[in-house]
Amino acid sequence: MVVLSPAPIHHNLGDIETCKPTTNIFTGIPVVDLSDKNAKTLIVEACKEFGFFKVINHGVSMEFLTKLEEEAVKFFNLPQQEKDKSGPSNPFGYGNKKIGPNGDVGWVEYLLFCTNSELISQDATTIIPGISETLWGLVNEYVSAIRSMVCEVLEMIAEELQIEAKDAFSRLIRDEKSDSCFRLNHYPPCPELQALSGRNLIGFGEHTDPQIMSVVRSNNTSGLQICLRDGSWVSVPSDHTSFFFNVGDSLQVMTNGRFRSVKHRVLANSLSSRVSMIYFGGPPLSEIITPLCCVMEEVEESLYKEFTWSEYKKSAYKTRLGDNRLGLFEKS
Ligand code: GA4
Repeated sequence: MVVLSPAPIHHNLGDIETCKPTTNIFTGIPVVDLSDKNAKTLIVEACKEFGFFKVINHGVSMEFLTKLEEEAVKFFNLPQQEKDKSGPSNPFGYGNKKIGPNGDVGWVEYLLFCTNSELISQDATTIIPGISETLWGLVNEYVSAIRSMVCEVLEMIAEELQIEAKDAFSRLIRDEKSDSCFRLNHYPPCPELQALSGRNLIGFGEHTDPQIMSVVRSNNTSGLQICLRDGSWVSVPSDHTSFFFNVGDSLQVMTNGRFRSVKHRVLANSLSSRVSMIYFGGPPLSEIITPLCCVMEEVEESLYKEFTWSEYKKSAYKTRLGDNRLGLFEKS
């Protein structure tokens, strides 16, 4: 078992929001067995209803996942000054509490990696100092495995939507210029707060992901919550053997709102550490993000103004985490 040393972050909690611990554990999350012949249909239904589903029977070995988790834990267990040498997190690197450039904070520390090999070889800001060779190697191996899985899922979606070009979505992620990234998150427990107030700290505040599709894998500590259509927040039961997929803003646009970019957040657990790894599959910067005509009815109009991924990303980085980023691109 992977064990994190206690309380690796020392600071006041004043600026981090709290939340009543929720008991509404959601048992209705669609579970997709990738080898099932109905998988395509289930995935599309899940993307429309929840923007979220769980994938089992994915072929990624537990042994490998445990190894990567162990290496991540080794990093997060380093003394604070050592970890700080891998910062700042913008554009890539270690971050502690601060999320994004506009004042958001959470009870989380993390590493943000660039996954574009072309950029890594050209741009020094993609290199994170103080990261072990082993961790780099495992992250690279993990990212290629997850990228293949995301492409497989995106091709199933295209088939189910009867799009002639099966790679209509997957080509964007497979492209060597794909602007994808990877993050390792560590949410330390905070028993003091739970004891004092009965509340939990917000680890990562509510938001949608700007990219096409994101894939989350975590250890067996719960914390992830998603927002349902009716606006209620429900807890996703943790499952360290599975992957959780969520639709991002770009896929919502490409399907002209048929798929739902799901709002989600993470509550820190009061007793145990949550360690998660997330792959964010994004398009190349120059790609125009617009509804695919083969998805729309003949008379249907796009709900969104046309934009490139680069424009959307720039605009997203000017927003606060919980802002409705797509709102700025909706046609009035
Ligand atoms: C949310 C999804 C990814 O974690 C991320 C985040 C990014 C960051 O942490 O720097 C952002 C956030 C995310 C959206 C709005 C901006 C940018 C923090 C923030 C306030 C890496 C991403 O691509 O967008």
